[in-house]
Amino acid sequence: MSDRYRLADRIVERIEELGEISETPGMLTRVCFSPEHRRAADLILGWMRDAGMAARMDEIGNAVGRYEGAQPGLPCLMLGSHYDTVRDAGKWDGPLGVITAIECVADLARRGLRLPLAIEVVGFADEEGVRFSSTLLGSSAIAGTFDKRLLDAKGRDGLTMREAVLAFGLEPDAIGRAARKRCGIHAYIELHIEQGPVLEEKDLPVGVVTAISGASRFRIELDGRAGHAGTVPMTLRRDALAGAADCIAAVERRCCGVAGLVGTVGQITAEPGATNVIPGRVSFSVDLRASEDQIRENTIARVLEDLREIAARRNLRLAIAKTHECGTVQCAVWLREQIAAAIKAGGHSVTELPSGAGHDGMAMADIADIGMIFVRCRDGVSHHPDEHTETADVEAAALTLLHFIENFKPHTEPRI
Ligand code: HGY
Ligand code: MN
Ligand code: MN
Repeated sequence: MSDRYRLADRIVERIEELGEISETPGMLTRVCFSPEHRRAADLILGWMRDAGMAARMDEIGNAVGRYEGAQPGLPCLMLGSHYDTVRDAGKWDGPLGVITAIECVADLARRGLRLPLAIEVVGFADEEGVRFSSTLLGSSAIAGTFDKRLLDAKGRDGLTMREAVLAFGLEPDAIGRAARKRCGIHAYIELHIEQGPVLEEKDLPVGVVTAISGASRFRIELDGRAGHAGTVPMTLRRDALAGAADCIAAVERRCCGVAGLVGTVGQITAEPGATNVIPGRVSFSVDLRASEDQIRENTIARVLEDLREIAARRNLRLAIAKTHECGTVQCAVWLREQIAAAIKAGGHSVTELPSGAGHDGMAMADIADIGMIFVRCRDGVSHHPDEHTETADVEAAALTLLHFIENFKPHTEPRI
């Protein structure tokens, strides 16, 4: 291994290796409870064991590694991120946080270092929520907030989450046992690519995250009337896809021009899906986020009002289902201060920035104070195969995380 990058060389090598595990050759897609999930988990659990951790898969498919402190059984500093991906994803979103944390523990183990606390590294099984539209499944299970009703959600392949979990070899009714207690966790820290352009603009390799923007997701269904594309006059149509087009434009219109507010329709299906048939049914996703909860809530109300007006005007039946909601989550000031000290120790100036992207810390905040370290990524690109982080930035990030871990001062005894 080159001495230039003590930690980054192996991290980059593993990013590439994990990035090859996909359901589709030539593009990266890895969803929960899939054969790719299992292969990725086996790889990560092996890396955790090589780093001197006891490693296991928990009841929802998270990969959990534990490196004991000076005495066994001490409360832990929990590190982690997710190892599922979006469709046609980049290799860094999620895995960088898991693999860097493992490499930091391996470095402690190489030096025979035992801290006055345990270190746990968690690879979360499903943060993106691609397969079942809900999100943060792995971290909400650990936080004890997993909603069992989600087990009835159906994926594109027609399997419910319950069936997928069973087929994966886990017991859906045992997911509750993945829950951890606040008293065993000093704090949760996640290292993640920024997925935005700020660090690049400031020419900084790392930054301190202040807060994670709240998000709401909906599944919208419009029912009209299928018909012959050649014979039904325009004035007599109940075209569900034309109605959806109006709705999608309304989402965009409501979210433009407000700082920190974004709205996206990322998924849509139209049935029956033939060129010469007027679409009778359309289903699409809506993802609304804002740095402030009140702005997001006001926007939700306006958007749903617009959808109702469009459906009424076009004589379409409208069904609205909320599939996810999480308020804006603040990173703890005491953790931001210790992250800033670690960044300074690496010789970098400190900048603080919010996260427009969602992260597992949003769920983990229910059982621990959270902190996040952002890492510069090229052009701020993410959720795209062009996602990339330079090796020098990986090294800066890994050394920052390692310094944070070695100098971590628990805030108070973990709260019960
Ligand atoms: O959607 C998000 O912000 C995250 O990538 N799950
Ligand atoms: Mn993502
Ligand atoms: Mn992510």
